Amino acid sequence: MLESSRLIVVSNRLPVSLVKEQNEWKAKRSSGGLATAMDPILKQADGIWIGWSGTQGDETPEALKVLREEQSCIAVDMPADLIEKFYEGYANQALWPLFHNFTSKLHFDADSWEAYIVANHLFCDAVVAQFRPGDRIWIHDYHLMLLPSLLRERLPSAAIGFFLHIPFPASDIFSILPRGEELLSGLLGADLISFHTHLYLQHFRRSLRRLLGTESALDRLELSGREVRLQALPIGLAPADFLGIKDEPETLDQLAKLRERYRGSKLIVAVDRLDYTKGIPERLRTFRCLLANNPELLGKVVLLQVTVPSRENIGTYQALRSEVHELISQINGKFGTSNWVPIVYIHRGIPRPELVALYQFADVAWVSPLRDGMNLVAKEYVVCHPEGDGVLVLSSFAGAAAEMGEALLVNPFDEERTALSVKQALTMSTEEQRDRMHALHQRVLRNNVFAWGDRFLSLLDDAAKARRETVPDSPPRLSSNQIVDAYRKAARRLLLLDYDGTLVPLASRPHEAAPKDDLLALLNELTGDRANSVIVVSSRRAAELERWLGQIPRLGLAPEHGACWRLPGSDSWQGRTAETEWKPNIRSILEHFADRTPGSFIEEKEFALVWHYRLAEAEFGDWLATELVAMLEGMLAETELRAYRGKRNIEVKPLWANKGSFFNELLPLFSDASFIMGIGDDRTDEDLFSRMPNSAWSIHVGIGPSKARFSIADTVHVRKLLRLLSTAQFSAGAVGGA
Ligand code: ADQ
Repeated sequence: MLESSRLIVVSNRLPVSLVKEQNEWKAKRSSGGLATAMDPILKQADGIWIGWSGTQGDETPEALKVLREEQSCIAVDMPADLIEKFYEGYANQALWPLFHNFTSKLHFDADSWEAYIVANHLFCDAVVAQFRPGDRIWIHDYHLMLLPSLLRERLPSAAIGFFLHIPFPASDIFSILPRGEELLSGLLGADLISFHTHLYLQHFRRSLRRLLGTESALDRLELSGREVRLQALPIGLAPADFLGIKDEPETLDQLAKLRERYRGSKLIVAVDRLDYTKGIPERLRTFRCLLANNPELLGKVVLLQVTVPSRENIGTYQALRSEVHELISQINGKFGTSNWVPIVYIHRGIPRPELVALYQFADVAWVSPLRDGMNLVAKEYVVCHPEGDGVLVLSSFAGAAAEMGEALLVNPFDEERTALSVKQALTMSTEEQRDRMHALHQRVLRNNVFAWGDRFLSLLDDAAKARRETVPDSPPRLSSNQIVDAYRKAARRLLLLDYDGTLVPLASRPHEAAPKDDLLALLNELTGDRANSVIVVSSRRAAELERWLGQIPRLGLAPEHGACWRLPGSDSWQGRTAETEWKPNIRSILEHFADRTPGSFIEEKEFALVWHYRLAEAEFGDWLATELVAMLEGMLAETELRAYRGKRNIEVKPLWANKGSFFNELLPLFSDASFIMGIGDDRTDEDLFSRMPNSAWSIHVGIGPSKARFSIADTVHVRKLLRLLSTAQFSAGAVGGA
């Protein structure tokens, strides 16, 4: 079959809204930042756009046809109450405020989270229905953070990219977010995750480490052998959308009107969605401060504030609108005269030619969000000034500030100093204006939206290609027919099962991995078959394994990587006796590190000492860990002890305490076993796989290279396999998972 290379763009809102005019459905373009940015890319890439149409499920088939045929848009059908809870609920009252650092505006309820999950599933169904092999999927923004993983499950080989248009908050803020772990895991289904700036990317990496314990490099991370690439890619504009209409009659007409109306005044323009992150009240108060401190400006400067209404059903937004209206009336009342209104307020979306005329005419653009992912208005103003006149005053808290250093950067929370910068902008020499604006203009032209889109898609292609190329290195997927057949034929069987990451998913906190009833029942069934000897081989301590699994009759336990063991059906522990003389010495060294690292602690096992620093400040912990390993390596060289670096821990244990040595001890006891199976997911299981005979069923959980003969997708498929074996029923198809 010929592979397609279409682009499927997925975002909460389609770039068009359906409206009924004289009984006929029409598709109208929206004015959001995302729509402005993606439209040209989609046209170029023969794409389709999947999203919500903005209607309440009442669009007719004829309207959907208009969308599909005229706009290449596929509408996701969402019931009105779902939209309310998902869009106005978790997305805009939990994620939006928190990601913009407005922790006090965070409003969470479990219902809206459930709606968020349901909505992400609906989007997943819609994408799967449209998907053709070879399509690339580009998911946008915070409404759809679960979608990458949902899609990865259903379309395992698809190229999936995710771009976040809003900031990613620092990890201490992110950790406040209810259900944050699920969102991070949801994102990790993508091949490529990208943000506007390096700062957001760093914040994301720290949250991964802090909440999921997942380590990452600057631009990638590895997840059970699969790589997820990370990038900072600032979005740009389509310059022609602005420059191209500069000389059109409608724009020139608007320009003439502006000249007429503001003759003799300096004009400052501000254009925002009416959102509390955009800092509109702060700007108005700063303008009041500017006028109060500079009487010479009275009658000579006008602030033209254009806001487009936004999210009007949410209470915070209604309150903001009232606050803005009150401030404007108050300031105009205090300073205005019969022939001068200090603030002109336009509260509607304005057509592009009017916007371009406004940008061109304004002496200063005042862009002062309190927090903003990027902010396109700053770039739009700059692109409209090819001659180099005009000044941009820009908040340092907009993502745009990272690449617009020639603007006058301000802290919008500091009204007095910002007012000074606005005054500096109003009085700046033409020469300085040109120096600054020229550099900005060139950069906005260069880093345009096409360069952004091309770069994202080529990074996505690379990432997906690298993933596909690593798959052949991994062992082939296990097929159920073969293993079930071998299992049924065997009169005596040995089953070695790793615990964390194999029988239960990896948990961010160790106690969360306790077995639930369904797992206990499954192990009971397996051990109930007298032909089976089942042993759980884990890095956990004996006491922990006994507490969790000790009540299952005939289940063998091999804690601490098999340093000691209790065989199936036996009550007594065997293995070497633990040497303890070395512990005081090593403990005092570890304690020295634990004392210097708040949040870290020492775990004493029978055969090992472990320094855990999962809860410590990540970079400091890593740095100390490297120092500790270097120190221990020197000290332990002549002994049988070694220091092993695990996932945010350092374990000191005897060289022989590993699953491979344990298997060697076990083998003579099970020489008559004609079915031997070992399943595990991490580095410690490789010791076991490398010692197992060629005929044995060694099974690696996850993808990526392994010494095992076979692989299986995840813990869900491990359980499925064990269930199948316990009932020993034949089943066609693979249990190995996709
Ligand atoms: P937004 O929060 O929507 O986008 P922004 O980048 O400022 O913010 O884009 C707003 C767009 O709407 C601009 O293109 C602007 O011209 C237009 N607009 C605003 N008011 C208007 C009005 N009254 N009339 C007509 N048009 C108006 C999100 C993130 C941003 C990020 C973008 C793109 O919050 O930080 O820059 O996505 O990634």
